[in-house]
Amino acid sequence: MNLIHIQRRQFLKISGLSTLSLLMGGCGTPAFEDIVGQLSQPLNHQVGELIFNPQKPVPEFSLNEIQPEALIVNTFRYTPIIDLEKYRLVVDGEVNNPLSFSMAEIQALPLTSMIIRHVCVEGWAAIVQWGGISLKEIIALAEPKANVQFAYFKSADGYYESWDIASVLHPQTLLAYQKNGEPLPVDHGAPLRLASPIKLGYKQSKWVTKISLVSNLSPFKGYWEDQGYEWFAGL
Ligand SMILES: Nc1nc2c(c(=O)[nH]1)N[C@H]1C(S)=C(S)[C@@H](COP(=O)(O)O)O[C@H]1N2
Ligand SMILES: [Mo]
Repeated sequence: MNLIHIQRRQFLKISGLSTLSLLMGGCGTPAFEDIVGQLSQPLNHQVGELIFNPQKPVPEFSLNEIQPEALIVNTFRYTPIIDLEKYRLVVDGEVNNPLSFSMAEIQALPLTSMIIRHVCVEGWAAIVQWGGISLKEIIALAEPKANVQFAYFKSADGYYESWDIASVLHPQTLLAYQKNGEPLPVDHGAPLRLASPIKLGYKQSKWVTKISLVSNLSPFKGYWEDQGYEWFAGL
Protein backbone atom coordinates (compact mmCIF):
# COMPACT_ATOMS: atom_id res chain seq x y z
CA MET A 1 0.00 0.00 0.00
CA ASN A 2 1.20 3.49 -0.74
CA LEU A 3 1.50 6.49 1.50
CA ILE A 4 -1.76 8.11 0.51
CA HIS A 5 -3.71 5.00 1.43
CA ILE A 6 -2.05 4.68 4.80
CA GLN A 7 -2.68 8.33 5.52
CA ARG A 8 -6.33 8.01 4.63
CA ARG A 9 -6.79 4.89 6.76
CA GLN A 10 -5.16 6.58 9.74
CA PHE A 11 -7.17 9.68 9.10
CA LEU A 12 -10.38 7.65 9.15
CA LYS A 13 -9.37 5.96 12.40
CA ILE A 14 -8.27 9.13 14.15
CA SER A 15 -10.88 11.61 13.11
CA GLY A 16 -13.97 9.70 12.03
CA LEU A 17 -16.29 10.05 9.10
CA SER A 18 -17.40 13.66 9.32
CA THR A 19 -13.80 14.70 8.85
CA LEU A 20 -13.54 12.40 5.85
CA SER A 21 -16.28 14.34 4.11
CA LEU A 22 -14.53 17.60 4.98
CA LEU A 23 -11.33 16.18 3.56
CA MET A 24 -13.08 15.06 0.38
CA GLY A 25 -14.90 18.35 0.05
CA GLY A 26 -11.69 20.26 0.59
CA CYS A 27 -9.28 18.47 -1.68
CA GLY A 28 -10.24 20.65 -4.48
CA THR A 29 -9.21 21.02 -8.03
CA PRO A 30 -9.28 18.32 -10.70
CA ALA A 31 -5.54 18.87 -11.22
CA PHE A 32 -4.88 17.79 -7.64
CA GLU A 33 -7.20 14.81 -8.02
CA ASP A 34 -5.27 13.73 -11.10
CA ILE A 35 -1.99 13.81 -9.21
CA VAL A 36 -3.48 11.80 -6.34
CA GLY A 37 -4.93 9.33 -8.85
CA GLN A 38 -1.58 8.86 -10.55
CA LEU A 39 0.25 8.36 -7.27
CA SER A 40 -2.19 5.73 -6.11
CA GLN A 41 -2.75 3.84 -9.37
CA PRO A 42 -1.11 0.42 -9.14
CA LEU A 43 -0.16 0.70 -12.81
CA ASN A 44 2.65 -1.81 -12.53
CA HIS A 45 0.17 -4.62 -11.92
CA GLN A 46 -0.28 -7.09 -14.77
CA VAL A 47 -3.78 -8.41 -15.15
CA GLY A 48 -2.67 -12.05 -15.40
CA GLU A 49 -0.60 -11.77 -12.25
CA LEU A 50 -3.55 -10.28 -10.36
CA ILE A 51 -5.85 -13.07 -11.52
CA PHE A 52 -3.53 -15.81 -10.30
CA ASN A 53 -1.98 -14.24 -7.18
CA PRO A 54 -4.32 -13.44 -4.28
CA GLN A 55 -4.43 -9.91 -2.86
CA LYS A 56 -4.77 -9.28 0.87
CA PRO A 57 -8.38 -9.41 2.09
CA VAL A 58 -9.84 -6.69 4.32
CA PRO A 59 -11.06 -8.00 7.73
CA GLU A 60 -14.83 -8.53 7.75
CA PHE A 61 -17.53 -7.95 10.37
CA SER A 62 -19.71 -10.60 12.02
CA LEU A 63 -23.43 -11.22 11.40
CA ASN A 64 -24.53 -9.42 14.60
CA GLU A 65 -22.71 -6.26 13.53
CA ILE A 66 -24.86 -5.75 10.40
CA GLN A 67 -26.72 -2.39 10.48
CA PRO A 68 -29.82 -3.08 8.39
CA GLU A 69 -31.27 0.44 8.72
CA ALA A 70 -28.03 2.32 8.12
CA LEU A 71 -27.69 1.76 4.36
CA ILE A 72 -29.76 4.61 2.97
CA VAL A 73 -30.70 4.73 -0.70
CA ASN A 74 -28.37 7.17 -2.44
CA THR A 75 -29.44 7.61 -6.06
CA PHE A 76 -28.62 10.77 -7.96
CA ARG A 77 -30.55 10.37 -11.17
CA TYR A 78 -33.46 7.94 -11.12
CA THR A 79 -34.14 4.28 -10.42
CA PRO A 80 -34.13 2.54 -13.81
CA ILE A 81 -36.77 -0.01 -14.78
CA ILE A 82 -34.95 -3.15 -15.88
CA ASP A 83 -36.72 -6.03 -17.66
CA LEU A 84 -35.08 -9.13 -16.15
CA GLU A 85 -35.94 -11.25 -19.20
CA LYS A 86 -33.96 -8.90 -21.42
CA TYR A 87 -31.25 -7.95 -18.91
CA ARG A 88 -27.69 -8.92 -19.85
CA LEU A 89 -24.36 -8.19 -18.20
CA VAL A 90 -21.91 -7.55 -21.03
CA VAL A 91 -18.13 -7.85 -20.62
CA ASP A 92 -16.20 -6.38 -23.52
CA GLY A 93 -13.19 -4.25 -24.47
CA GLU A 94 -9.64 -5.62 -24.57
CA VAL A 95 -10.59 -9.25 -24.01
CA ASN A 96 -10.16 -12.43 -26.03
CA ASN A 97 -13.59 -13.74 -25.04
CA PRO A 98 -16.34 -11.08 -24.88
CA LEU A 99 -19.26 -12.25 -22.73
CA SER A 100 -22.95 -11.65 -22.21
CA PHE A 101 -24.69 -13.15 -19.16
CA SER A 102 -28.35 -13.44 -18.21
CA MET A 103 -29.09 -13.23 -14.48
CA ALA A 104 -29.75 -17.00 -14.48
CA GLU A 105 -26.23 -17.53 -15.82
CA ILE A 106 -24.77 -15.15 -13.23
CA GLN A 107 -26.60 -16.95 -10.42
CA ALA A 108 -25.27 -20.31 -11.62
CA LEU A 109 -21.74 -19.12 -10.77
CA PRO A 110 -20.42 -19.70 -7.21
CA LEU A 111 -22.19 -17.47 -4.66
CA THR A 112 -19.89 -15.70 -2.22
CA SER A 113 -20.73 -13.29 0.59
CA MET A 114 -18.99 -10.75 2.81
CA ILE A 115 -19.86 -8.37 5.65
CA ILE A 116 -18.18 -5.03 5.09
CA ARG A 117 -18.57 -1.32 5.80
CA HIS A 118 -20.03 0.86 3.06
CA VAL A 119 -18.71 4.43 3.36
CA CYS A 120 -20.29 7.40 1.58
CA VAL A 121 -18.37 10.70 1.31
CA GLU A 122 -21.52 12.50 2.37
CA GLY A 123 -20.75 11.44 5.94
CA TRP A 124 -22.60 8.18 6.59
CA ALA A 125 -21.59 4.53 6.68
CA ALA A 126 -23.29 1.14 7.12
CA ILE A 127 -22.14 -2.40 7.86
CA VAL A 128 -23.76 -4.55 5.16
CA GLN A 129 -23.68 -8.17 4.04
CA TRP A 130 -23.41 -8.48 0.28
CA GLY A 131 -23.90 -11.75 -1.62
CA GLY A 132 -23.00 -12.28 -5.24
CA ILE A 133 -20.25 -13.40 -7.55
CA SER A 134 -16.61 -12.47 -7.38
CA LEU A 135 -15.92 -9.93 -10.12
CA LYS A 136 -12.55 -11.60 -10.62
CA GLU A 137 -14.29 -14.83 -11.75
CA ILE A 138 -16.21 -12.98 -14.44
CA ILE A 139 -13.16 -11.05 -15.63
CA ALA A 140 -11.09 -14.25 -15.80
CA LEU A 141 -13.78 -15.87 -17.99
CA ALA A 142 -13.48 -12.95 -20.43
CA GLU A 143 -9.72 -13.60 -20.83
CA PRO A 144 -8.40 -10.03 -20.58
CA LYS A 145 -5.42 -9.09 -22.72
CA ALA A 146 -2.12 -8.37 -20.94
CA ASN A 147 -2.37 -4.59 -21.44
CA VAL A 148 -5.64 -4.17 -19.49
CA GLN A 149 -5.26 -1.61 -16.68
CA PHE A 150 -8.79 -0.30 -15.98
CA ALA A 151 -12.44 -1.27 -16.09
CA TYR A 152 -15.38 0.95 -16.99
CA PHE A 153 -18.76 0.14 -15.44
CA LYS A 154 -21.87 1.33 -17.25
CA SER A 155 -25.18 1.52 -15.38
CA ALA A 156 -28.79 1.53 -16.55
CA ASP A 157 -29.41 5.01 -15.04
CA GLY A 158 -26.57 6.60 -17.07
CA TYR A 159 -24.12 6.46 -14.14
CA TYR A 160 -20.61 5.40 -15.12
CA GLU A 161 -17.41 4.61 -13.23
CA SER A 162 -13.84 3.54 -13.90
CA TRP A 163 -11.63 1.47 -11.58
CA ASP A 164 -7.98 0.40 -11.57
CA ILE A 165 -7.61 -3.29 -12.44
CA ALA A 166 -6.03 -4.27 -9.08
CA SER A 167 -9.14 -3.06 -7.23
CA VAL A 168 -11.41 -4.76 -9.79
CA LEU A 169 -9.62 -8.08 -9.17
CA HIS A 170 -9.48 -7.73 -5.38
CA PRO A 171 -10.91 -10.91 -3.76
CA GLN A 172 -13.67 -8.90 -2.01
CA THR A 173 -14.88 -6.95 -5.04
CA LEU A 174 -18.26 -8.49 -5.86
CA LEU A 175 -21.11 -8.10 -8.27
CA ALA A 176 -23.84 -8.38 -5.68
CA TYR A 177 -27.42 -9.58 -6.09
CA GLN A 178 -28.16 -10.07 -2.38
CA LYS A 179 -28.18 -7.61 0.54
CA ASN A 180 -28.23 -8.84 4.16
CA GLY A 181 -29.24 -12.33 2.99
CA GLU A 182 -32.23 -11.15 0.90
CA PRO A 183 -32.56 -10.52 -2.85
CA LEU A 184 -31.04 -7.11 -3.65
CA PRO A 185 -33.79 -4.43 -3.68
CA VAL A 186 -34.15 -2.44 -6.93
CA ASP A 187 -33.38 0.84 -5.09
CA HIS A 188 -30.05 -0.64 -4.01
CA GLY A 189 -29.06 -1.65 -7.55
CA ALA A 190 -30.81 -4.88 -8.61
CA PRO A 191 -30.22 -6.94 -10.57
CA LEU A 192 -26.45 -6.39 -10.13
CA ARG A 193 -24.29 -3.84 -8.33
CA LEU A 194 -20.66 -3.46 -7.33
CA ALA A 195 -19.74 -4.01 -3.68
CA SER A 196 -16.21 -3.75 -2.28
CA PRO A 197 -14.60 -2.87 1.09
CA ILE A 198 -11.71 -1.07 -0.62
CA LYS A 199 -13.59 1.77 -2.35
CA LEU A 200 -15.83 4.67 -1.33
CA GLY A 201 -19.58 4.43 -1.96
CA TYR A 202 -19.66 6.42 -5.18
CA LYS A 203 -17.37 3.86 -6.88
CA GLN A 204 -19.94 1.10 -6.18
CA SER A 205 -22.14 1.33 -9.24
CA LYS A 206 -25.71 0.08 -9.01
CA TRP A 207 -27.62 -1.44 -11.99
CA VAL A 208 -24.42 -2.45 -13.80
CA THR A 209 -25.09 -3.48 -17.42
CA LYS A 210 -21.63 -3.37 -18.97
CA ILE A 211 -18.01 -3.87 -17.94
CA SER A 212 -15.42 -2.70 -20.47
CA LEU A 213 -11.78 -3.64 -19.90
CA VAL A 214 -9.38 -1.07 -21.29
CA SER A 215 -5.71 -0.08 -21.29
CA ASN A 216 -6.32 3.69 -20.93
CA LEU A 217 -8.79 5.99 -19.22
CA SER A 218 -10.79 8.36 -21.38
CA PRO A 219 -11.37 11.99 -20.29
CA PHE A 220 -14.62 10.66 -18.74
CA LYS A 221 -13.63 8.86 -15.57
CA GLY A 222 -16.85 8.68 -13.57
CA TYR A 223 -20.10 10.47 -12.78
CA TRP A 224 -18.70 12.18 -9.64
CA GLU A 225 -15.06 12.21 -10.71
CA ASP A 226 -15.94 14.33 -13.73
CA GLN A 227 -17.38 16.88 -11.27
CA GLY A 228 -14.10 17.02 -9.30
CA TYR A 229 -14.24 14.04 -6.93
CA GLU A 230 -11.16 11.90 -6.47
CA TRP A 231 -10.79 9.04 -8.93
CA PHE A 232 -9.03 6.32 -6.90
CA ALA A 233 -11.35 6.75 -3.89
CA GLY A 234 -9.73 3.97 -1.85
CA LEU A 235 -10.64 3.14 1.75
N1 LIG B 1 -25.94 3.70 -10.89
C1 LIG B 1 -25.72 4.36 -9.73
N2 LIG B 1 -24.86 3.82 -8.85
C2 LIG B 1 -24.60 4.44 -7.68
C3 LIG B 1 -25.20 5.69 -7.35
C4 LIG B 1 -26.12 6.24 -8.30
O1 LIG B 1 -26.72 7.30 -8.11
N3 LIG B 1 -26.35 5.53 -9.48
N4 LIG B 1 -24.86 6.31 -6.15
C5 LIG B 1 -23.57 5.93 -5.52
C6 LIG B 1 -23.36 6.39 -4.15
S1 LIG B 1 -22.78 7.97 -3.89
C7 LIG B 1 -23.46 5.55 -3.07
S2 LIG B 1 -23.06 6.02 -1.49
C8 LIG B 1 -23.99 4.17 -3.24
C9 LIG B 1 -25.24 4.04 -2.42
O2 LIG B 1 -25.74 2.75 -2.51
P1 LIG B 1 -27.16 2.45 -1.85
O3 LIG B 1 -28.17 3.34 -2.51
O4 LIG B 1 -27.41 0.99 -2.07
O5 LIG B 1 -27.00 2.79 -0.38
O6 LIG B 1 -24.30 3.87 -4.59
C10 LIG B 1 -23.42 4.41 -5.53
N5 LIG B 1 -23.73 3.85 -6.81
MO1 LIG C 1 -22.06 8.05 -1.75
